Amino acid sequence: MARPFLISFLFPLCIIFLLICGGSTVAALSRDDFPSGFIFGAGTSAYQVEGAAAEDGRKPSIWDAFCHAGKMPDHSNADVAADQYHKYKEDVKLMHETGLDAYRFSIAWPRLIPDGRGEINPKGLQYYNNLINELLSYGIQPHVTLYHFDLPQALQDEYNGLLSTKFIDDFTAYADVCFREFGDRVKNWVTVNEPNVESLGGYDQGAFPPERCSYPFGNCTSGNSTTEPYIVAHHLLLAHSSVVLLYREKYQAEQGGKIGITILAIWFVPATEDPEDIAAARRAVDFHIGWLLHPIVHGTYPAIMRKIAGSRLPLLSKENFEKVKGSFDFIGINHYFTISVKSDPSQLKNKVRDYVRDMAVKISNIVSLDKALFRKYIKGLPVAPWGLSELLEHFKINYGNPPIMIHENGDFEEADSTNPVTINDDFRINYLEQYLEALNLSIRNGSNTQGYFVWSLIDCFEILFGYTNRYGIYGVNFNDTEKTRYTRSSARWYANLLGGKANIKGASRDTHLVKNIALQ
Ligand code: IFM
Repeated sequence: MARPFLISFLFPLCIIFLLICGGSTVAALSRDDFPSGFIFGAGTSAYQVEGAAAEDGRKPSIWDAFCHAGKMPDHSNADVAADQYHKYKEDVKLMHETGLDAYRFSIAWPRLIPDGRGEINPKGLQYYNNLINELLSYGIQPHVTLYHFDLPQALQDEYNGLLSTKFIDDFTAYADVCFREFGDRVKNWVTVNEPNVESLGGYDQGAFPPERCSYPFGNCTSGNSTTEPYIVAHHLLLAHSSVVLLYREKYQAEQGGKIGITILAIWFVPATEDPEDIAAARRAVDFHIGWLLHPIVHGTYPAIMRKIAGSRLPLLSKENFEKVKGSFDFIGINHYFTISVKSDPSQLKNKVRDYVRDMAVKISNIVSLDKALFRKYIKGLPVAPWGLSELLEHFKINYGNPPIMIHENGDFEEADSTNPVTINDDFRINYLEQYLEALNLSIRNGSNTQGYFVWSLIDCFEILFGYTNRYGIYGVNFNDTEKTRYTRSSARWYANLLGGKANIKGASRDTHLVKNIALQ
Protein backbone atom coordinates (compact mmCIF):
# COMPACT_ATOMS: atom_id res chain seq x y z
CA MET A 1 0.00 0.00 0.00
CA ALA A 2 2.81 2.37 0.94
CA ARG A 3 4.45 2.57 -2.49
CA PRO A 4 1.36 3.52 -4.58
CA PHE A 5 0.52 6.09 -1.95
CA LEU A 6 4.01 7.63 -2.12
CA ILE A 7 3.97 7.66 -5.89
CA SER A 8 0.50 9.10 -6.21
CA PHE A 9 1.19 11.71 -3.55
CA LEU A 10 4.81 12.65 -4.18
CA PHE A 11 4.81 12.59 -7.96
CA PRO A 12 2.30 15.42 -8.41
CA LEU A 13 4.13 17.33 -5.66
CA CYS A 14 7.38 17.01 -7.58
CA ILE A 15 5.71 18.26 -10.73
CA ILE A 16 4.24 21.23 -8.91
CA PHE A 17 7.67 21.95 -7.35
CA LEU A 18 9.35 21.82 -10.75
CA LEU A 19 6.74 24.06 -12.27
CA ILE A 20 7.14 26.63 -9.52
CA CYS A 21 10.91 26.56 -9.23
CA GLY A 22 12.01 25.51 -12.66
CA GLY A 23 9.19 26.63 -14.88
CA SER A 24 9.98 30.32 -14.75
CA THR A 25 13.74 29.83 -15.06
CA VAL A 26 15.15 29.96 -18.56
CA ALA A 27 17.95 27.48 -19.10
CA ALA A 28 21.38 29.04 -18.90
CA LEU A 29 23.42 29.07 -22.09
CA SER A 30 26.75 27.44 -22.72
CA ARG A 31 29.05 27.60 -25.73
CA ASP A 32 27.22 24.56 -27.10
CA ASP A 33 24.23 26.84 -27.64
CA PHE A 34 26.24 28.68 -30.31
CA PRO A 35 26.69 27.18 -33.77
CA SER A 36 29.47 24.65 -34.17
CA GLY A 37 32.63 26.38 -35.38
CA PHE A 38 31.62 29.65 -33.71
CA ILE A 39 34.80 31.44 -32.64
CA PHE A 40 35.31 32.85 -29.16
CA GLY A 41 38.29 35.12 -28.70
CA ALA A 42 39.68 38.27 -27.18
CA GLY A 43 41.68 41.09 -28.69
CA THR A 44 44.16 43.93 -28.39
CA SER A 45 46.04 46.15 -30.84
CA ALA A 46 49.75 46.67 -31.38
CA TYR A 47 50.23 50.22 -30.16
CA GLN A 48 47.96 49.63 -27.19
CA VAL A 49 49.87 46.67 -25.74
CA GLU A 50 53.23 45.99 -27.38
CA GLY A 51 55.49 48.68 -25.94
CA ALA A 52 59.13 48.36 -27.10
CA ALA A 53 58.39 51.51 -29.06
CA ALA A 54 61.96 52.31 -29.95
CA GLU A 55 63.31 48.79 -29.81
CA ASP A 56 64.61 46.45 -32.49
CA GLY A 57 64.20 48.90 -35.32
CA ARG A 58 60.62 50.07 -34.76
CA LYS A 59 60.12 53.70 -35.70
CA PRO A 60 57.40 56.10 -34.51
CA SER A 61 53.81 56.06 -35.64
CA ILE A 62 51.52 59.08 -35.55
CA TRP A 63 50.40 57.89 -32.10
CA ASP A 64 53.95 58.03 -30.71
CA ALA A 65 54.26 61.60 -31.96
CA PHE A 66 50.88 62.55 -30.51
CA CYS A 67 51.58 61.06 -27.09
CA HIS A 68 55.10 62.42 -26.90
CA ALA A 69 53.70 65.86 -27.54
CA GLY A 70 51.75 65.37 -24.26
CA LYS A 71 48.35 65.17 -25.88
CA MET A 72 46.80 62.39 -23.80
CA PRO A 73 44.63 63.51 -20.87
CA ASP A 74 46.92 61.62 -18.47
CA HIS A 75 50.06 62.68 -20.45
CA SER A 76 50.84 59.04 -21.03
CA ASN A 77 52.33 57.22 -23.99
CA ALA A 78 52.60 53.59 -25.03
CA ASP A 79 56.40 53.34 -25.04
CA VAL A 80 56.10 50.38 -22.70
CA ALA A 81 52.32 49.84 -22.50
CA ALA A 82 51.64 46.26 -21.35
CA ASP A 83 55.03 45.19 -22.75
CA GLN A 84 53.50 42.40 -24.82
CA TYR A 85 56.50 42.60 -27.13
CA HIS A 86 58.48 40.92 -24.35
CA LYS A 87 55.66 39.11 -22.61
CA TYR A 88 53.81 37.56 -25.54
CA LYS A 89 54.54 34.01 -24.38
CA GLU A 90 53.00 34.72 -21.00
CA ASP A 91 49.98 36.28 -22.69
CA VAL A 92 49.52 33.33 -25.02
CA LYS A 93 49.54 31.07 -21.96
CA LEU A 94 46.76 33.19 -20.46
CA MET A 95 44.79 32.84 -23.69
CA HIS A 96 45.29 29.10 -23.56
CA GLU A 97 44.18 28.93 -19.93
CA THR A 98 41.09 30.92 -20.86
CA GLY A 99 40.33 28.48 -23.64
CA LEU A 100 40.29 31.09 -26.42
CA ASP A 101 39.80 29.83 -29.96
CA ALA A 102 41.39 32.97 -31.38
CA TYR A 103 43.41 36.06 -30.56
CA ARG A 104 42.76 39.28 -32.44
CA PHE A 105 45.84 41.51 -32.61
CA SER A 106 47.28 43.99 -35.06
CA ILE A 107 50.62 44.23 -36.81
CA ALA A 108 52.43 47.49 -36.20
CA TRP A 109 53.25 48.80 -39.67
CA PRO A 110 56.09 50.96 -38.22
CA ARG A 111 57.62 47.86 -36.64
CA LEU A 112 57.49 45.79 -39.82
CA ILE A 113 58.31 48.51 -42.34
CA PRO A 114 59.58 51.34 -40.13
CA ASP A 115 59.61 54.01 -42.83
CA GLY A 116 56.20 52.98 -44.10
CA ARG A 117 57.65 51.91 -47.43
CA GLY A 118 60.77 50.08 -48.48
CA GLU A 119 62.92 48.01 -46.18
CA ILE A 120 61.45 45.30 -44.02
CA ASN A 121 62.68 45.19 -40.44
CA PRO A 122 63.90 41.60 -39.83
CA LYS A 123 63.33 41.93 -36.09
CA GLY A 124 59.75 43.02 -36.72
CA LEU A 125 59.26 40.04 -39.01
CA GLN A 126 60.71 37.77 -36.37
CA TYR A 127 58.45 39.14 -33.66
CA TYR A 128 55.23 38.52 -35.56
CA ASN A 129 56.43 35.10 -36.70
CA ASN A 130 57.15 34.25 -33.08
CA LEU A 131 53.76 35.47 -31.89
CA ILE A 132 51.87 33.64 -34.64
CA ASN A 133 53.81 30.42 -34.07
CA GLU A 134 53.31 30.62 -30.33
CA LEU A 135 49.56 31.02 -30.81
CA LEU A 136 49.38 28.12 -33.23
CA SER A 137 51.40 25.90 -30.91
CA TYR A 138 48.45 26.20 -28.48
CA GLY A 139 45.87 25.80 -31.22
CA ILE A 140 44.84 29.48 -31.04
CA GLN A 141 43.95 31.09 -34.36
CA PRO A 142 45.62 34.42 -35.14
CA HIS A 143 43.07 37.00 -36.40
CA VAL A 144 45.21 39.82 -37.69
CA THR A 145 44.41 43.47 -38.32
CA LEU A 146 46.78 45.19 -40.71
CA TYR A 147 46.06 48.74 -39.69
CA HIS A 148 44.79 49.79 -36.26
CA PHE A 149 45.41 53.58 -36.16
CA ASP A 150 49.25 53.43 -36.08
CA LEU A 151 50.32 55.01 -39.36
CA PRO A 152 54.11 55.31 -39.72
CA GLN A 153 55.01 58.90 -38.88
CA ALA A 154 57.33 58.90 -41.91
CA LEU A 155 54.30 58.78 -44.22
CA GLN A 156 52.57 61.53 -42.30
CA ASP A 157 55.65 63.71 -42.68
CA GLU A 158 56.20 62.85 -46.32
CA TYR A 159 52.74 63.32 -47.81
CA ASN A 160 50.21 64.00 -45.06
CA GLY A 161 49.39 60.32 -44.57
CA LEU A 162 45.77 59.37 -45.13
CA LEU A 163 45.03 62.61 -46.95
CA SER A 164 47.09 61.48 -49.90
CA THR A 165 46.23 58.74 -52.39
CA LYS A 166 49.88 57.66 -52.08
CA PHE A 167 48.77 56.05 -48.84
CA ILE A 168 46.76 53.51 -50.85
CA ASP A 169 49.82 52.20 -52.68
CA ASP A 170 52.00 52.11 -49.59
CA PHE A 171 49.32 50.33 -47.59
CA THR A 172 48.87 47.78 -50.35
CA ALA A 173 52.62 47.14 -50.53
CA TYR A 174 52.75 46.70 -46.73
CA ALA A 175 49.80 44.28 -46.85
CA ASP A 176 51.57 42.35 -49.61
CA VAL A 177 54.50 41.77 -47.24
CA CYS A 178 52.14 40.58 -44.50
CA PHE A 179 50.30 38.14 -46.76
CA ARG A 180 53.53 36.82 -48.21
CA GLU A 181 55.27 36.38 -44.85
CA PHE A 182 52.42 35.32 -42.57
CA GLY A 183 49.60 34.19 -44.85
CA ASP A 184 50.63 30.53 -44.72
CA ARG A 185 49.50 30.58 -41.06
CA VAL A 186 47.11 33.54 -40.77
CA LYS A 187 43.68 32.76 -42.18
CA ASN A 188 41.72 35.75 -40.95
CA TRP A 189 42.69 39.26 -42.01
CA VAL A 190 41.21 42.65 -41.31
CA THR A 191 42.43 45.48 -43.51
CA VAL A 192 41.50 48.53 -41.44
CA ASN A 193 40.16 48.91 -37.92
CA GLU A 194 37.46 51.56 -37.39
CA PRO A 195 38.00 53.81 -40.41
CA ASN A 196 34.96 55.77 -39.19
CA VAL A 197 36.66 56.56 -35.89
CA GLU A 198 39.98 57.54 -37.41
CA SER A 199 38.36 59.91 -39.92
CA LEU A 200 36.23 61.59 -37.29
CA GLY A 201 38.77 61.64 -34.45
CA GLY A 202 41.79 62.67 -36.47
CA TYR A 203 40.29 64.96 -39.13
CA ASP A 204 37.03 66.43 -37.85
CA GLN A 205 37.50 66.97 -34.14
CA GLY A 206 41.29 66.77 -34.04
CA ALA A 207 41.15 64.69 -30.86
CA PHE A 208 43.34 61.94 -32.32
CA PRO A 209 46.53 62.18 -34.34
CA PRO A 210 47.27 63.83 -36.70
CA GLU A 211 45.04 66.43 -34.94
CA ARG A 212 43.58 68.06 -37.98
CA CYS A 213 40.41 70.14 -37.80
CA SER A 214 39.16 73.62 -38.52
CA TYR A 215 37.30 76.31 -36.64
CA PRO A 216 34.61 76.17 -35.25
CA PHE A 217 34.66 72.38 -35.11
CA GLY A 218 37.87 72.05 -33.14
CA ASN A 219 41.02 73.83 -32.19
CA CYS A 220 43.83 72.64 -34.48
CA THR A 221 46.72 74.30 -36.26
CA SER A 222 45.65 72.91 -39.63
CA GLY A 223 42.95 70.90 -41.30
CA ASN A 224 39.49 71.24 -42.75
CA SER A 225 36.70 69.56 -40.81
CA THR A 226 34.19 70.14 -43.58
CA THR A 227 35.96 67.97 -46.14
CA GLU A 228 38.86 65.99 -44.69
CA PRO A 229 36.90 63.38 -42.71
CA TYR A 230 35.17 62.41 -45.95
CA ILE A 231 38.40 62.36 -47.95
CA VAL A 232 40.21 60.25 -45.37
CA ALA A 233 37.38 57.72 -45.07
CA HIS A 234 37.32 57.54 -48.87
CA HIS A 235 41.05 56.82 -49.02
CA LEU A 236 40.72 54.20 -46.29
CA LEU A 237 37.92 52.59 -48.28
CA LEU A 238 40.01 52.56 -51.45
CA ALA A 239 43.03 51.26 -49.55
CA HIS A 240 40.87 48.52 -48.06
CA SER A 241 39.50 47.46 -51.43
CA SER A 242 42.93 47.57 -53.03
CA VAL A 243 44.26 45.19 -50.37
CA VAL A 244 41.27 42.87 -50.71
CA LEU A 245 41.82 42.75 -54.47
CA LEU A 246 45.49 41.96 -53.94
CA TYR A 247 44.64 39.18 -51.49
CA ARG A 248 42.02 37.72 -53.80
CA GLU A 249 44.18 37.82 -56.91
CA LYS A 250 47.49 36.77 -55.45
CA TYR A 251 47.00 34.84 -52.22
CA GLN A 252 43.51 33.67 -51.39
CA ALA A 253 43.33 30.61 -53.61
CA GLU A 254 46.56 29.23 -52.23
CA GLN A 255 46.33 30.41 -48.63
CA GLY A 256 42.61 29.89 -48.19
CA GLY A 257 42.01 32.75 -45.75
CA LYS A 258 39.28 35.34 -45.36
CA ILE A 259 39.48 39.10 -45.39
CA GLY A 260 37.26 41.91 -44.16
CA ILE A 261 37.12 45.33 -42.56
CA THR A 262 36.12 46.31 -39.02
CA ILE A 263 33.84 49.24 -38.25
CA LEU A 264 32.90 50.87 -34.96
CA ALA A 265 29.18 50.20 -34.77
CA ILE A 266 27.41 52.23 -32.12
CA TRP A 267 23.68 51.63 -32.37
CA PHE A 268 21.44 54.72 -32.48
CA VAL A 269 17.81 54.77 -31.41
CA PRO A 270 15.27 57.58 -31.47
CA ALA A 271 14.78 59.36 -28.16
CA THR A 272 11.03 59.64 -28.84
CA GLU A 273 8.54 58.08 -31.24
CA ASP A 274 8.34 61.29 -33.23
CA PRO A 275 8.92 60.36 -36.91
CA GLU A 276 11.57 63.11 -37.06
CA ASP A 277 13.54 61.41 -34.30
CA ILE A 278 13.07 58.01 -35.91
CA ALA A 279 14.49 59.43 -39.13
CA ALA A 280 17.33 61.03 -37.14
CA ALA A 281 18.33 57.68 -35.63
CA ARG A 282 18.37 56.13 -39.08
CA ARG A 283 20.43 59.06 -40.38
CA ALA A 284 22.93 58.62 -37.57
CA VAL A 285 23.23 54.91 -38.40
CA ASP A 286 23.77 55.71 -42.07
CA PHE A 287 26.42 58.33 -41.34
CA HIS A 288 28.19 56.24 -38.74
CA ILE A 289 27.99 52.69 -40.13
CA GLY A 290 26.63 53.08 -43.67
CA TRP A 291 29.51 55.45 -44.49
CA LEU A 292 31.78 52.41 -44.93
CA LEU A 293 29.34 49.54 -45.02
CA HIS A 294 27.10 50.84 -47.80
CA PRO A 295 29.95 51.21 -50.31
CA ILE A 296 31.41 47.79 -49.63
CA VAL A 297 28.03 46.06 -49.82
CA HIS A 298 26.17 48.20 -52.36
CA GLY A 299 28.96 50.15 -54.09
CA THR A 300 27.70 53.64 -53.16
CA TYR A 301 27.63 55.95 -50.18
CA PRO A 302 24.22 56.11 -48.43
CA ALA A 303 21.80 58.36 -50.29
CA ILE A 304 21.26 60.56 -47.24
CA MET A 305 25.00 61.26 -46.99
CA ARG A 306 25.19 62.16 -50.66
CA LYS A 307 22.23 64.46 -50.24
CA ILE A 308 23.52 66.27 -47.17
CA ALA A 309 27.29 66.34 -47.71
CA GLY A 310 26.94 66.90 -51.47
CA SER A 311 30.22 67.50 -53.27
CA ARG A 312 32.20 67.27 -50.03
CA LEU A 313 31.67 63.52 -50.20
CA PRO A 314 34.02 62.09 -52.84
CA LEU A 315 32.49 60.15 -55.71
CA LEU A 316 33.17 56.51 -56.27
CA SER A 317 34.27 56.28 -59.88
CA LYS A 318 33.02 53.39 -62.00
CA GLU A 319 36.36 51.65 -61.62
CA ASN A 320 36.38 52.11 -57.85
CA PHE A 321 32.75 51.04 -57.59
CA GLU A 322 33.73 47.67 -59.09
CA LYS A 323 36.63 47.33 -56.67
CA VAL A 324 34.82 48.44 -53.54
CA LYS A 325 31.50 46.66 -53.98
CA GLY A 326 31.73 43.19 -52.51
CA SER A 327 35.23 43.70 -51.10
CA PHE A 328 34.73 41.54 -48.03
CA ASP A 329 34.41 37.98 -46.88
CA PHE A 330 33.08 39.16 -43.51
CA ILE A 331 32.33 42.41 -41.76
CA GLY A 332 33.92 43.07 -38.38
CA ILE A 333 31.96 45.16 -35.93
CA ASN A 334 33.10 46.78 -32.71
CA HIS A 335 30.03 47.36 -30.61
CA TYR A 336 29.92 48.79 -27.10
CA PHE A 337 26.73 50.77 -26.56
CA THR A 338 23.50 52.27 -27.85
CA ILE A 339 22.82 55.99 -27.92
CA SER A 340 19.51 57.73 -28.26
CA VAL A 341 19.21 60.75 -30.52
CA LYS A 342 16.79 63.49 -31.46
CA SER A 343 16.56 65.24 -34.76
CA ASP A 344 18.31 68.60 -34.98
CA PRO A 345 17.52 70.00 -38.44
CA SER A 346 18.82 73.44 -37.38
CA GLN A 347 22.33 72.06 -37.98
CA LEU A 348 21.62 71.92 -41.69
CA LYS A 349 20.94 75.64 -41.80
CA ASN A 350 24.66 76.23 -41.27
CA LYS A 351 26.34 76.64 -44.64
CA VAL A 352 29.66 75.51 -43.21
CA ARG A 353 29.24 72.05 -41.80
CA ASP A 354 31.43 69.22 -40.69
CA TYR A 355 30.53 65.52 -40.60
CA VAL A 356 28.91 65.90 -37.17
CA ARG A 357 26.69 68.81 -38.22
CA ASP A 358 25.81 66.96 -41.41
CA MET A 359 24.33 64.22 -39.25
CA ALA A 360 21.85 66.77 -37.85
CA VAL A 361 21.15 64.94 -34.63
CA LYS A 362 21.18 65.93 -31.01
CA ILE A 363 22.57 63.32 -28.69
CA SER A 364 20.35 63.28 -25.63
CA ASN A 365 21.88 64.60 -22.44
CA ILE A 366 25.23 65.46 -23.90
CA VAL A 367 26.30 68.88 -24.99
CA SER A 368 29.97 68.45 -25.68
CA LEU A 369 32.28 65.64 -26.65
CA ASP A 370 34.87 66.75 -24.13
CA LYS A 371 36.80 63.58 -23.24
CA ALA A 372 36.04 63.58 -19.51
CA LEU A 373 32.36 64.27 -20.11
CA PHE A 374 32.28 61.62 -22.79
CA ARG A 375 33.67 59.00 -20.41
CA LYS A 376 31.06 59.89 -17.82
CA TYR A 377 28.38 59.78 -20.46
CA ILE A 378 29.26 56.36 -21.86
CA LYS A 379 29.80 54.86 -18.43
CA GLY A 380 26.36 56.12 -17.47
CA LEU A 381 24.63 54.51 -20.44
CA PRO A 382 22.46 51.54 -19.52
CA VAL A 383 23.76 48.14 -20.61
CA ALA A 384 21.63 47.65 -23.73
CA PRO A 385 22.12 44.19 -25.21
CA TRP A 386 18.96 44.65 -27.27
CA GLY A 387 20.93 47.34 -29.13
CA LEU A 388 23.26 44.64 -30.43
CA SER A 389 20.25 42.58 -31.52
CA GLU A 390 18.84 45.54 -33.41
CA LEU A 391 22.21 46.28 -34.96
CA LEU A 392 22.51 42.70 -36.21
CA GLU A 393 18.94 42.87 -37.49
CA HIS A 394 19.93 46.00 -39.43
CA PHE A 395 22.80 44.07 -41.04
CA LYS A 396 20.44 41.26 -41.85
CA ILE A 397 17.65 43.34 -43.36
CA ASN A 398 19.56 46.12 -45.09
CA TYR A 399 22.88 44.51 -45.94
CA GLY A 400 22.02 40.97 -46.98
CA ASN A 401 22.99 39.29 -43.70
CA PRO A 402 26.74 39.15 -44.33
CA PRO A 403 29.07 36.98 -42.24
CA ILE A 404 29.88 39.04 -39.15
CA MET A 405 32.65 38.89 -36.62
CA ILE A 406 32.04 40.86 -33.45
CA HIS A 407 35.58 42.05 -33.05
CA GLU A 408 35.18 44.15 -29.95
CA ASN A 409 32.68 44.17 -27.12
CA GLY A 410 33.42 44.86 -23.48
CA ASP A 411 33.15 47.29 -20.60
CA PHE A 412 35.67 49.44 -18.76
CA GLU A 413 36.31 50.73 -15.30
CA GLU A 414 38.02 53.96 -14.51
CA ALA A 415 41.43 53.18 -13.04
CA ASP A 416 42.00 54.03 -9.43
CA SER A 417 45.66 55.04 -9.03
CA THR A 418 45.62 53.96 -5.36
CA ASN A 419 44.52 50.47 -6.35
CA PRO A 420 46.33 49.29 -9.49
CA VAL A 421 45.07 45.71 -9.09
CA THR A 422 41.30 45.25 -9.31
CA ILE A 423 40.21 41.65 -9.33
CA ASN A 424 36.49 41.73 -8.87
CA ASP A 425 34.80 42.92 -12.04
CA ASP A 426 31.28 41.60 -11.70
CA PHE A 427 30.08 44.64 -13.68
CA ARG A 428 32.03 43.27 -16.66
CA ILE A 429 30.68 39.73 -16.24
CA ASN A 430 27.18 41.15 -16.12
CA TYR A 431 27.85 43.13 -19.30
CA LEU A 432 29.42 40.25 -21.24
CA GLU A 433 26.76 37.81 -20.12
CA GLN A 434 23.96 40.07 -21.33
CA TYR A 435 25.60 40.79 -24.68
CA LEU A 436 26.39 37.15 -25.33
CA GLU A 437 22.85 36.26 -24.51
CA ALA A 438 21.55 38.87 -26.97
CA LEU A 439 23.99 37.61 -29.56
CA ASN A 440 22.76 34.07 -29.06
CA LEU A 441 19.19 35.25 -29.59
CA SER A 442 20.18 37.09 -32.76
CA ILE A 443 21.92 34.03 -34.14
CA ARG A 444 18.80 31.99 -33.44
CA ASN A 445 16.90 34.67 -35.34
CA GLY A 446 19.12 34.15 -38.35
CA SER A 447 22.04 36.54 -37.90
CA ASN A 448 25.13 35.26 -39.67
CA THR A 449 27.52 36.16 -36.83
CA GLN A 450 30.41 33.74 -36.76
CA GLY A 451 32.66 34.96 -33.98
CA TYR A 452 32.89 37.09 -30.85
CA PHE A 453 35.94 38.74 -29.33
CA VAL A 454 36.02 40.37 -25.93
CA TRP A 455 37.79 43.71 -25.82
CA SER A 456 40.24 43.41 -24.31
CA LEU A 457 42.37 40.44 -23.37
CA ILE A 458 44.56 42.53 -21.07
CA ASP A 459 44.45 46.13 -19.90
CA CYS A 460 45.71 48.42 -22.64
CA PHE A 461 46.81 51.93 -23.31
CA GLU A 462 43.38 53.37 -24.15
CA ILE A 463 43.15 55.65 -27.16
CA LEU A 464 40.98 58.26 -25.43
CA PHE A 465 42.13 57.92 -21.85
CA GLY A 466 45.62 56.41 -21.69
CA TYR A 467 45.98 54.21 -18.61
CA THR A 468 42.97 55.57 -16.78
CA ASN A 469 40.47 53.25 -18.49
CA ARG A 470 40.70 49.51 -18.09
CA TYR A 471 39.02 47.06 -20.41
CA GLY A 472 40.99 43.87 -19.73
CA ILE A 473 39.60 40.59 -18.52
CA TYR A 474 43.18 40.24 -17.32
CA GLY A 475 44.54 43.22 -15.45
CA VAL A 476 47.98 44.71 -15.89
CA ASN A 477 49.69 46.50 -13.03
CA PHE A 478 51.05 49.49 -14.93
CA ASN A 479 52.69 50.82 -11.75
CA ASP A 480 55.09 47.94 -11.67
CA THR A 481 58.03 47.69 -14.06
CA GLU A 482 57.26 44.03 -14.76
CA LYS A 483 53.73 44.96 -15.94
CA THR A 484 52.47 41.98 -14.00
CA ARG A 485 49.27 40.37 -15.27
CA TYR A 486 46.55 39.31 -12.89
CA THR A 487 43.37 37.37 -13.40
CA ARG A 488 40.08 39.18 -13.02
CA SER A 489 36.82 37.42 -12.18
CA SER A 490 35.66 38.00 -15.76
CA ALA A 491 38.59 35.97 -17.11
CA ARG A 492 37.55 33.09 -14.86
CA TRP A 493 33.94 33.51 -15.95
CA TYR A 494 34.96 33.49 -19.65
CA ALA A 495 37.23 30.48 -19.10
CA ASN A 496 34.36 28.59 -17.48
CA LEU A 497 32.06 29.47 -20.37
CA LEU A 498 34.61 28.37 -22.94
CA GLY A 499 35.26 25.22 -20.90
CA GLY A 500 31.63 24.20 -21.40
CA LYS A 501 29.87 25.59 -18.32
CA ALA A 502 26.40 27.07 -18.85
CA ASN A 503 27.63 30.44 -17.71
CA ILE A 504 25.21 32.77 -19.48
CA LYS A 505 22.48 32.71 -16.94
CA GLY A 506 19.73 34.57 -18.69
CA ALA A 507 19.69 37.52 -16.33
CA SER A 508 18.34 39.82 -18.99
CA ARG A 509 16.12 37.41 -20.90
CA ASP A 510 12.94 39.29 -20.04
CA THR A 511 14.26 42.58 -21.34
CA HIS A 512 15.13 41.11 -24.67
CA LEU A 513 12.14 42.20 -26.60
CA VAL A 514 13.82 43.53 -29.69
CA LYS A 515 12.56 47.06 -30.18
CA ASN A 516 12.06 47.00 -33.88
CA ILE A 517 12.42 50.64 -34.84
CA ALA A 518 11.66 51.38 -38.46
CA LEU A 519 14.86 50.91 -40.32
CA GLN A 520 13.75 50.52 -43.85
O1 IFM B 1 40.65 50.61 -27.35
C1 IFM B 1 39.76 50.90 -28.38
C2 IFM B 1 40.20 50.22 -29.67
O2 IFM B 1 41.47 50.61 -30.06
C3 IFM B 1 39.26 50.57 -30.79
N1 IFM B 1 37.88 50.34 -30.42
C4 IFM B 1 37.44 50.90 -29.17
C5 IFM B 1 38.37 50.46 -28.06
C6 IFM B 1 37.85 50.97 -26.71
O3 IFM B 1 37.84 52.35 -26.67
